[in-house]
Amino acid sequence: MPNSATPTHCPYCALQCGMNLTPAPDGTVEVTERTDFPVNRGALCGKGRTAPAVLSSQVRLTSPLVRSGGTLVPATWDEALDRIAEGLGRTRREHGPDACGVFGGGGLTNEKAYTLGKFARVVLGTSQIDYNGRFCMSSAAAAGIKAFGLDRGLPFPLEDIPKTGCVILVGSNLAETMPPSLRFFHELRENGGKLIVIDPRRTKTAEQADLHLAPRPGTDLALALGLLHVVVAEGRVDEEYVAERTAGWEDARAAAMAHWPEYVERITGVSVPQLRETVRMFCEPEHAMVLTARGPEQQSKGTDTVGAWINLCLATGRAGRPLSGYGCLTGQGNGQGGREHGQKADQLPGYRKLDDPAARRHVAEVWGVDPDSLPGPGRSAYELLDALGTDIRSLLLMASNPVVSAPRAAHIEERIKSLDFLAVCDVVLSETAELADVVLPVTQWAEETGTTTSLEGRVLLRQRAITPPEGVRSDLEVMHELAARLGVEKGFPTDAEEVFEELRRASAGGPADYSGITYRRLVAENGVFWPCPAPAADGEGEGESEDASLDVVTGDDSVQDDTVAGPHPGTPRLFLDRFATPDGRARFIAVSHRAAAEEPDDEYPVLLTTGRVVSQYQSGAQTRRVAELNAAAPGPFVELHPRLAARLGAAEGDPVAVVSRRGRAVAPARITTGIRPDTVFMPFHWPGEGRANTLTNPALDPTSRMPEFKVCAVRVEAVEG
Ligand SMILES: Nc1nc2c(c(=O)[nH]1)N[C@H]1C(S)=C(S)[C@@H](COP(=O)(O)OP(=O)(O)OC[C@H]3O[C@@H](n4cnc5c(=O)[nH]c(N)nc54)[C@H](O)[C@@H]3O)O[C@H]1N2
Ligand SMILES: Nc1nc2c(c(=O)[nH]1)N[C@H]1C(S)=C(S)[C@@H](COP(=O)(O)OP(=O)(O)OC[C@H]3O[C@@H](n4cnc5c(=O)[nH]c(N)nc54)[C@H](O)[C@@H]3O)O[C@H]1N2
Ligand code: SF4
Ligand SMILES: [Mo]
Repeated sequence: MPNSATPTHCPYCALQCGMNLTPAPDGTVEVTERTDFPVNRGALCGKGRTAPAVLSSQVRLTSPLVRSGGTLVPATWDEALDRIAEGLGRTRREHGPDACGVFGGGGLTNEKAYTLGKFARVVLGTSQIDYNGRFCMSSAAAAGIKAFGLDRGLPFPLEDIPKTGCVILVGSNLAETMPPSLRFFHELRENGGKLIVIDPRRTKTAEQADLHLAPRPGTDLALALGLLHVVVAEGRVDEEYVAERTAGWEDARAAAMAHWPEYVERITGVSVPQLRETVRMFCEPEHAMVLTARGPEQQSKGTDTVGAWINLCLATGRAGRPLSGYGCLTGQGNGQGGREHGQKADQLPGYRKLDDPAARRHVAEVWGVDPDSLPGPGRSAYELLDALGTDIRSLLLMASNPVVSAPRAAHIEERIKSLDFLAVCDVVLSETAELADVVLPVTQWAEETGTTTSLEGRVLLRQRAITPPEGVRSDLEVMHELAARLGVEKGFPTDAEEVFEELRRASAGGPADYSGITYRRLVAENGVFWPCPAPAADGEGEGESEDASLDVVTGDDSVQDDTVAGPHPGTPRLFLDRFATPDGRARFIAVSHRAAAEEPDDEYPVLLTTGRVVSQYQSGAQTRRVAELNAAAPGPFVELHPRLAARLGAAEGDPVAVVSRRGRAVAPARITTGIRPDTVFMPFHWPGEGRANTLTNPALDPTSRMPEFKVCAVRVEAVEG
């Protein structure tokens, strides 16, 4: 192994901060500053800085475990793999291929996500595969596809943010969820640009804003429609742009005109003067952006809500132009790439659709199988988890911890327990792994090579920096071994670059085209933005372009000289000439406000919303094992307004119970004037008594199938003692 620094990227969120890993004398590895990666320029949050702690054998799994007499005991790899092949094989024999389920994660590298999708369809022959990204940005993805014909989280690099005139951040707490990205917003304000934050809580992010709007949870759709109403009423529509670059304006306009500012004020709690001020700040500068995150997206109307924010951008000519546009701040390390290469229920690699005959033919050819042998689209994540133990009898789970992170988690925990067979691949013994029949310990970021695609759509290479401990194997090795045991000897390589070469061919010609990207280019250029097709001379993008990749080391997004047939430079900025729709025009989406699936009533009079804190990551499976992070964020809490606390007679730190139609959770009170009096907030990082997802409502968005994590009705009670 190298004894100098290896440049790589953080294992956690979609910012994918660059870092160097330097071996320490005691055999461990240290994170050191890597200033050449432009997104974070060396800066890291506490999670990234402490990530090596999870590489330690003290906290991770180093042996396969199998269930024996009710408990998990160490076993050999052969024994564990045989058991999984037997469990899945028996289910397939007795109940058919669709009784085998597969659940993936947006933390998996592109190579793993691609292989998992192929494993489900080719080895198991099941349609029943989906992944935790469905809980993450699927509503923004669905709206982006409807409006622009393509979903790439940000259609421009983060470095454009400081140069625009105004950014509206809708339901993002990036000061806690992507701290190094705050720099771009500070620079925006230093340059005279304005930042507007929309969040029911006065978060650390809202504290940085020029204007903070605190709507009632679940009302962002009305808010966006009200803003569009004001835009129309004040004559701020960019008529020329609307005529040239969009379709569907009349219907969207009519829908917005039904949302009078006074009516919107009643729904959202945001005053009419604040609506007008927002429109003024957004429309006066030459350029402006809207960025959404989980706040408006994790709703049973998330797709329509994002659509309404996109409408606002389109009506004002702020999409597909330099320094203007709509973007979604994707969440997980490979949240973007994880949704492009086939672990989603309706998808084939390259962001192709599983029900598109041409896509099936293309991918089946790369896979060397009959297109008719590929199953059709399956269920969405929550629906899949809800079917465990009934239609789905066995599950292979890789890189998610739904016992903590799924909505209505107590019910999902029961569904998982009722399975005939559960296999989990993880680096630690997560709450879900604890329920498994077989647990396989896998290698982690610093111990393996693979690509991720950041929230900017920038494909990046994570490089192996250290030797994994004895006893662990990679997810790719696991799938290779299982495929062989289930009768498929070929097509599941264990080398990540070999998988990537196949992924390039599978994605060629698709919306997310990676065919012009090579590992070499990723290193030389510090990442490449997709789409990046292989040069046409390269056999319709199907061939090897390793040689060509030698000549371009620019990282520069200037248009290439097309008299020279060189490699494609990648696409940092999308839609500047045309949108990805058949006629090149963006589509307005005519939407109207509707209530949350569950509104407060006499029995459950308060709104619950959920989210994150800076020092824990997701279900906490990794970060709860890091002492420094635990010291900073030791456990769950209920954030509530002093007026609500006084009504309960609760003081700071007193345990309070939050009760919904799904269950009851108890955690200490954290009293703050920074939250609306009608709303309580809980972070979702912990299992047990304070598990926020015991309470959440699995009502699904009809298009994206995203659950309503951000709003449900609860009652809050004091707890004796
Ligand atoms: N520290 C940390 N960082 C992370 C993660 C983590 O777990 N921990 N996870 C990563 C992942 S996968 C993701 S998806 C991102 C998520 O990143 P964010 O979207 O920034 O995170 P959240 O805290 O879920 O939600 C953001 C804000 O939405 C607000 N909100 C709640 N309800 C509503 C509503 O109805 N409307 C509006 N407008 N806002 C509302 C919440 O108060 C919260 O402040 O973070 C990534 N980064
Ligand atoms: N109430 C509420 N619930 C939410 C949300 C919310 O805002 N509110 N947000 C939702 C969102 S946006 C998300 S993304 C989900 C995330 O929730 P989960 O899907 O539970 O995500 P993680 O906790 O990151 O779980 C990843 C697991 O995979 C393991 N792991 C990490 N890397 C690898 C790898 O390379 N291979 C394998 N095999 N395992 C690996 C980790 O140790 C961990 O156990 O939670 C959702 N749940
Ligand atoms: S912001 Fe995200 S990518 Fe950057 S160090 Fe923190 S967790 Fe890692
Ligand atoms: Mo996420």
